[in-house]
Amino acid sequence: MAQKISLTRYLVEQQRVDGLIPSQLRLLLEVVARACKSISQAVNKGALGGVLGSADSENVQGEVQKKLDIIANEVLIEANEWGGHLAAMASEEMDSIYLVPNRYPQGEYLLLFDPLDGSSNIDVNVSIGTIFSVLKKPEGSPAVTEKDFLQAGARQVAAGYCVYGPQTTLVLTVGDGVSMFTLDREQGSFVLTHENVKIPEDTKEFAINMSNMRHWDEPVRRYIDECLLGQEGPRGKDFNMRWIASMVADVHRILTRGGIFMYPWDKREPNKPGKLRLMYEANPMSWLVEQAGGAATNGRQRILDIQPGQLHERVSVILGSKNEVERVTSYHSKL
Ligand code: P6P
Repeated sequence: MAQKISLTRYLVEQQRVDGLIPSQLRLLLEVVARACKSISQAVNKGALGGVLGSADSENVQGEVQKKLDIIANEVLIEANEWGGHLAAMASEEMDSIYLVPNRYPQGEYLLLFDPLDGSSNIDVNVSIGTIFSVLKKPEGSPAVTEKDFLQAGARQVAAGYCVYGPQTTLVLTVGDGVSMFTLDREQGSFVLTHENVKIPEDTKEFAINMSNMRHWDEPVRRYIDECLLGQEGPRGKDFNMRWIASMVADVHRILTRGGIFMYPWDKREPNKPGKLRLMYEANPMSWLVEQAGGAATNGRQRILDIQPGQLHERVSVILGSKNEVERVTSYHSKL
């Protein structure tokens, strides 16, 4: 039987090979993985742990927070604040950035996360997940401010997610491809189960919330209509649809077997560019998808090239199999 490669061994060996993982970044990734294990334990307890349901509070997005949203946020903050690898953190669940307290050593990295994505699925036992993105603190920056976080996604030094589903799987890139690690609960460690993940360039599967169809812009409507026409239509093939309403789960499927995921701008709130957040949802997922040979745009521009204007800004997201993303993006350019 093939030897099990733990996340720790993988990171140490990668550090030796390509220098993409300096020791402080390796520590950061191991701490985040340990935090995800704790979150997985809390999620798996569900009703038995008294962690389901609403926390009767709202986050900066104006969304009702679930108890597990707050628990996951606290786990990530407490796990990362003392290690000396971070200068500050930012979370979907916190209005402003979190500076590492002065009682702890300051590091050179900035960590951003959606501590529990897909929380509307928590109470109905559907896969959810943690998404994270790592940036470097700008050189010579005295006290870290929100402005230091406002870097394009192309400047990430690491990105990943942990999906809490039938398996708990950590998916990670540091810029040399995508690897997947499945939690071995008997050993209590993440074990390498997929390396050099590749997304097929074509697909027959799209993921979008169809209930919003009447609100979509014309290019998105055209693309989905053509998919629905199937073999008799311009695409000459039938399509399947999936929508889990957990970006982590939908992206994991796409990384595993291909597909296109779309949460586009729509007319419901025309002043909002989209629903999903750029810094800690779209950017990490887009880098993972590109590292696996896929593509990610907002319909007009590569997501990783977008210069953020504010920490919690939203973006239209079209990502997945390269040829499909390019097709949807080309429909936008014909506007
Ligand atoms: P809707 C979860 O709340 C989330 O941010 C993503 O994980 C998911 O893809 C999307 O929103 C689901 O949105 O409008 O279909 O409930």
